[in-house]
Amino acid sequence: METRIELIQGDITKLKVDAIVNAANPSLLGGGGVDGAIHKAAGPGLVEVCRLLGGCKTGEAKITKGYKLPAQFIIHTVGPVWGVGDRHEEELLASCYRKSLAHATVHDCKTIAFPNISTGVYHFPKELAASIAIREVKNYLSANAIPEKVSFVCFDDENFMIYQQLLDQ
Ligand code: AR6
Repeated sequence: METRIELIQGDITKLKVDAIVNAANPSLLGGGGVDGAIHKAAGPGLVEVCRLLGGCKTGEAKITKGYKLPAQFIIHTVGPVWGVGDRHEEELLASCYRKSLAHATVHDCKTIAFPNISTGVYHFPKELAASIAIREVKNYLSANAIPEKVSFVCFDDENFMIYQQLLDQ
C-alpha cells in the first residue's frame, strides 16, 4: 500500500487528525449518516457557522473549524446523488475529493480523513466510488506534499473490504 494512504474502520468523528471530511448535503445544515454524527460530536457551534456559508454545490467543498471534535478542521463536501439529475456523478465525486484535498493543502493540514462519500443515503455504487476516491487521492498526493497522509475511514464492513482489496492491488 502507498505509505501516505491509510485504511481505518470506524467512526470518523473520533479521529485526531488535522481535518476530517463531511459527506454533507447542499444546505450544509446537517442531516443523517456521517453528517449527523459530525454535527452531534462537533456541537451547536458548527451549525451556527454553517448557516453563514450559504450552502455548497454538489462537487464543491467548504471548510470550517472542528469545534468540539478532536479534528482541527471539517471540510464539508457535497457528493452526487446516484442516478438523478444530469448524471455526471463520477466526475462530481472525483471533484469532491480534489476540492477537499485542495482545502487541506491551503490550510496546511498534514493529515486528513475521508468517509466513503455518497455511498450511504446517496446510493453511489460502493466499488466505483472507492476506485474514484483512491485514484483521485493517489493523483493528488503524487503532485502535492501536503497533506502528508490521507486516511480512508470505512464505517461498514462492505466498504472496508472493498478498500482493502483495491488498496492492496
Ligand atoms: N464515521 C465514518 N463513516 C460513517 C459514519 C461515521 N460516524 N456514519 C456513517 N458513515 P452517508 P452520503 C458512512 O449516508 O451517501 C446525510 O443525511 C456510511 O456507512 O452519511 O454522502 C447528508 O446530510 C457510508 O459509507 O452520506 C446528506 O443528505 C458513508 O458514511 C446525505 O446523507 C456515507 O454515507 C449524504 O449522503
